[in-house]
Amino acid sequence: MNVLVVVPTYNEALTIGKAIERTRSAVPEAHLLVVDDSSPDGTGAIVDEIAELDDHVNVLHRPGGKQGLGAAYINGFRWGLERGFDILVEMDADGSHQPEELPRLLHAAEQADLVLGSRYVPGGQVVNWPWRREALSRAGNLYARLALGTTLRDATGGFRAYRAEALRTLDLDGVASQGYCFQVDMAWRVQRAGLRIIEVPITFVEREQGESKMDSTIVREAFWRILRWGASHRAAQMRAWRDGQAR
Ligand SMILES: Nc1nc2c(ncn2[C@@H]2O[C@H](COP(=O)(O)OP(=O)(O)OP(=O)(O)O)[C@@H](O)[C@H]2O)c(=O)[nH]1
Ligand SMILES: [Mg+2]
Repeated sequence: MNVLVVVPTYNEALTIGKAIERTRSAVPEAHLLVVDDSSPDGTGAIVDEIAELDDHVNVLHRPGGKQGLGAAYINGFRWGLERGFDILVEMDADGSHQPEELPRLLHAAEQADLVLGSRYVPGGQVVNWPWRREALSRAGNLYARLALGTTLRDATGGFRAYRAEALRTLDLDGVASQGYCFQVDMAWRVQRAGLRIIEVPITFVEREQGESKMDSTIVREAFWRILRWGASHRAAQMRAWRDGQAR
């Protein structure tokens, strides 16, 4: 299996080197693509230097500054699909996701179209998050479950593996979500396409360096988008039920 680990970065100069190093030793056969939004702290230049010496490391420089996690991933997925990778992995650069857990995710991808690294299934955990941050994450997941009627425990997580065929069936151009909502959006699309999703437990560790990009705009975006998707899903269910009754 030809694996591409896509890592979006914005101002991760303090952590990106370590993330690449750990990934290269955990899954030596996998390739990496760092998608950098012209980070002012020089993250892109650091990865350029690493890429010069290692042909498994690639960089996509996106001009124009910070344009959101969703757009960066879509760009990275397209890059990987054009080059024929079989599995496309999402991973953060800030040390929250453990590259050493990648072999387990990749193993599960033999049985599924999307493997979610999950903090909230038995065996999964969050280390060093303030209780408020964990409460926000758990509430976000509960909200997504209730609004969309899914059973996924961790639809907001960003450590996951997609089979290329699954991504090819989705309308990636139609994905406009930017923040964490992007993760829910993609899982929801995979689920509605009738594809297989598996959750495997992961250990998520709060970043020790660099700054969080989480803000209230991201939370608001997720709240409204998920509400809209849920409402149109329920409306479609109602229409199908009514049509069934009329027959
Ligand atoms: N290219 C690109 N990468 C981004 C953008 N926003 C966030 N990232 C990266 O996406 C990954 C996940 O984002 P995070 O912002 O880690 O989330 P966080 O800021 O650590 O917030 P926590 O949930 O508190 O960990 C990190 O590697 C970020 O550098 C963006 O607009 N563009
Ligand atoms: Mg993070």
